[in-house]
Amino acid sequence: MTKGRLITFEGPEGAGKSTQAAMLIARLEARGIEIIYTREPGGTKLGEAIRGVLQYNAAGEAPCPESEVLLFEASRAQLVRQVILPALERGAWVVCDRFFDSTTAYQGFGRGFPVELMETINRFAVGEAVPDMTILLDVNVSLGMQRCAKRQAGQAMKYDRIESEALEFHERVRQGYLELARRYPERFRQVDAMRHAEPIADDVWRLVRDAFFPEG
Ligand code: Z5A
Repeated sequence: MTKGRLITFEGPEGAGKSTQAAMLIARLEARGIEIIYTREPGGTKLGEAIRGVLQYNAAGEAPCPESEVLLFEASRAQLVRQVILPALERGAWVVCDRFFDSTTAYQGFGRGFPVELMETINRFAVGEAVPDMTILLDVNVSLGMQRCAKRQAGQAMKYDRIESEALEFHERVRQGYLELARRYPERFRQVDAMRHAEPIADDVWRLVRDAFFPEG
């Protein structure tokens, strides 16, 4: 049992995970809590190198689906041992932008690998680092994509390998997340992310406050 808390943000692309993570962190820091923000894939030197391979074929070729799973898990295992567990052990809180539910949603529900197999590999990668709360920001695929397209319009970067998947893939991912929220109600909190950022942030804060600061 560690002293800190691990909160993860999940959801389809364009759900607003990074935006909401930043807004939650501001509220937690105002309470004097030490926060470590990190993301997946990435968050360590090894993880960021893997991110380049996974998203932009930095190794010069696309990973096959089996390699893709293992690369996400390798990035995760490193992040847990190097960043997350040490922070939790000293009492810091960790806010992570995507975590193991992304593998279950994208590689399990999305790509079609057995969901139970993804969960078994997830457990191997993270050991005892299970989130205290997972906030699922639910957005429909077309709105999520519109948001990303708007952001992309101002940037030189092109869509990454997984973003470029077919609409049906992203729809399976969304439905997969909704299924995970039903399966693990003790850990998941689902928030309607198809609204302006501020009311979403208020809902997220209410959920976190009720769970971890019941005194108000
Ligand atoms: N992946 C996987 O397959 N398996 C795994 O195990 C893991 C990941 C860990 C990581 O990409 C990719 O890897 C991801 C899943 C896969 N691929 N997909 N698709 P990433 O980290 O680069 O991207 P992402 O995690 O998908 O995040 P994102 O799409 O960039 O978006 P976001 O963090 O959810 O949203 P945001 O950055 O906060 O906002 C996106 C834009 O919308 C931005 O311009 C905001 O200003 C705007 N925004 C945010 N909130 C709102 C609201 N409420 N209204 C209007 N506009 C908004």
